[in-house]
Amino acid sequence: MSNRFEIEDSFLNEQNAKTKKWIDEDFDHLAHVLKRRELDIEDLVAKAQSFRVAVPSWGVGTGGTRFARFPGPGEPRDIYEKIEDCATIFKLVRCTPAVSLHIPWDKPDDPDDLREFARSRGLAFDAMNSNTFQDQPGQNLSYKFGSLTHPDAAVRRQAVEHNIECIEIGRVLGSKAHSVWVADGGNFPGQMHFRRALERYLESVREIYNALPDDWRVFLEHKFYEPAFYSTVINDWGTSYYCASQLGPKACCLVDLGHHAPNVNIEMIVSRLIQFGKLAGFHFNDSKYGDDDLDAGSIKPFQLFLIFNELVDAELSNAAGFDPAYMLDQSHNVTDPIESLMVSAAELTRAYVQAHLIDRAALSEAQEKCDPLMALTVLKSAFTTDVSPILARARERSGGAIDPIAAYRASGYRRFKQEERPAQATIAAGIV
Ligand code: LRH
Ligand code: MN
Repeated sequence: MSNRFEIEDSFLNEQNAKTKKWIDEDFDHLAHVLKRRELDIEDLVAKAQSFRVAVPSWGVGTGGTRFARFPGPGEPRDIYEKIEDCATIFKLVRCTPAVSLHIPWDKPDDPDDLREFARSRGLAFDAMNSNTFQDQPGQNLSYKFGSLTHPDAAVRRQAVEHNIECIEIGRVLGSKAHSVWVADGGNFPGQMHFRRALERYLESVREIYNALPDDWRVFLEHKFYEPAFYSTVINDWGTSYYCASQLGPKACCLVDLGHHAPNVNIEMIVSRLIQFGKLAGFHFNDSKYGDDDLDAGSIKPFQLFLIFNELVDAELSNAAGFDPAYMLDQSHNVTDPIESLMVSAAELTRAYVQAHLIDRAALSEAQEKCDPLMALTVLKSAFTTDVSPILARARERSGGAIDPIAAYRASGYRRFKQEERPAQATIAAGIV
């Protein structure tokens, strides 16, 4: 285990020393700008330092599409190497102290040992994720025509048992939530009876709900299409909300940004789920067309800001039951996954800090006085404020890198991993 290359704190300090001059200048200037808005930059640095988002274990390997996957150098080959890469992300950006595991992709042989391995690198485990959208080698019954909603009760049973196994593994790892996304749906009109399928979903998820430890939550994840191309059982937030309400207080609705039709007003869905006390949290990513799983904030940064506007509004008004879990769920097909996850975590922190810049008194006044232009102007003034110095200072104060990408590239981490992890003969296509 010892010959694993890691980025040392001393190296990080050297790197930060190189960039300290510009951050001090920019930080002081921004402090003046914000002071004029009666905002104390130190409060915002504290907000940035408090932000947390979990990274997906399946996100540190190179992703792919149905057409191809182009494995990158030094790919992690097992869950331990994935945790190593997650620890490197955490060391540099300091806002990703937890990993969300996908079972069976990351099924640990020894959960106690994995928990210790992660803990010794400062990492904990966030929500578990089940997988009944693929058939595993040696699996008894196929999920080709569904899982929790399959017409055959034996297939539904198999799927329920898999989810309960995920919860058991999560319990040992110290996780407190289980995330359920099912690909169940149809490719042709008439293929599924919509109402029967939803009844079967509820019947199956209720068994998973009843297997939850008292202090756990189950996250229901909706998606409007893919891999089913005509109908999807849990296709939108309304269906997800109905199911979560039917199940009980431990069930809530997870919003994956890529799971909505183009131009859907996602920030409004977020506001509804907050108001109904059923917002589980997020799978953050970005997309231009379908469920592209691109880097968060890379395509629609204003939408991300507007989503955080709703989240910060709820935080500041102590909305009932507001306790969202933030996770990234991305597929890195052409970038170094570690770099994409670091930049994405920083873009989420940026949207969170910018949402704390909003003059909410002026915004409410404009809303109540039916002054739409002023309302948008108040939002835009926050969105167009470059808070990069705050983000860098927050990372620096939390023991991370002022410039994570520069530090990561200068460390040669990927090159070292390429030597440590000889390439494996991998399958050619698929998301992981
Ligand atoms: C489905 C999804 C789900 C995961 C999978 C990797 O599109 O968003 O959250 O299980 O991606
Ligand atoms: Mn997702």
